[in-house]
Amino acid sequence: MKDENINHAFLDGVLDGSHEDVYYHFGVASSDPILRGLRDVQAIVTAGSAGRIVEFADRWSRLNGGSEIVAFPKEDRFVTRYTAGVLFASHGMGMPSASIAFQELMRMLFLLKRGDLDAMDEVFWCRVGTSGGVGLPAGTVVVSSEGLMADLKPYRLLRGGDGEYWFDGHFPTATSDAIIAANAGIDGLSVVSGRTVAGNDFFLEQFRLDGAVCLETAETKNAWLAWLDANGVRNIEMEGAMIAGYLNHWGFPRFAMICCTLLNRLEGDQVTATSEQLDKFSADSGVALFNYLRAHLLGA
Ligand code: R2B
Ligand code: URA
Repeated sequence: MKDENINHAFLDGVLDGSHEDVYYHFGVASSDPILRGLRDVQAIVTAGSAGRIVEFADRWSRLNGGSEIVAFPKEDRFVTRYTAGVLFASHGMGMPSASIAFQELMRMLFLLKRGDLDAMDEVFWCRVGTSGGVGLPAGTVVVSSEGLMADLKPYRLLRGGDGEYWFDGHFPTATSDAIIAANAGIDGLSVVSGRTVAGNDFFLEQFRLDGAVCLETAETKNAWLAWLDANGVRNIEMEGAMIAGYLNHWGFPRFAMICCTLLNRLEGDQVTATSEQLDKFSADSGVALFNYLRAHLLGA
């Protein structure tokens, strides 16, 4: 961990009890008894969709002999479940929403591990989601090597009127490789590694021509997609560049993003897959995650 980047000015007072930390969007606070049962957390799995979080927690509980599932009471922003060492949390769509979830989850983890940096190093983080493929057929699972924004530069934010904060969007190679290895040779499952672009809009910053607001042409869209393809980008989603940036800022060594592709963006903009196909795509990214969790958390 990069201790110097952790906000000790605020967080140390939470540990010594001088003040409370309110994880407002999760509906819990540092003194809340519900958090006491989460101290052994070994992995934090996030997804945009609340439904997928509930499904994942149920599946992980079944794999762990029906372990108890703890549900956070507030569900109007993010849905959260904890079972058998894994905290599952939804983060909504887009970097503004997911950044709130990650800021609060990182603070929560600091509390749960009592600021022990070695213990925090052990925790595995993962976002599991959907994406548009770049030159890949629908249904491919992409494990991201790096998250970038639509201009192929890393995630950055305005620094209060005076320049920008820049973040490192790389995903740790050893973790991505281990996920790919845990899924090698499985029939019907195609798992690849590649760079991932995070757009700030599903339409404009993904160069779609089917938005209500459309500022691109077929030529500019095709040129952008060809540029991504030539630069090793394999898929496009809406959160990865920020998530990698924040986790790298604190120096977490084990984190990943696993996204299935819903369509090949070189062939179109609209998601026309049937609900059965979408269920299979979503299930496949879950399978890729669970194969890794089983190998690395259960040792199976
Ligand atoms: C993938 O899918 C969502 C948009 O449909 C968004 O959260 C993302 O990253
Ligand atoms: N999610 C995205 O952000 N883009 C797509 O094309 C598909 C899913």
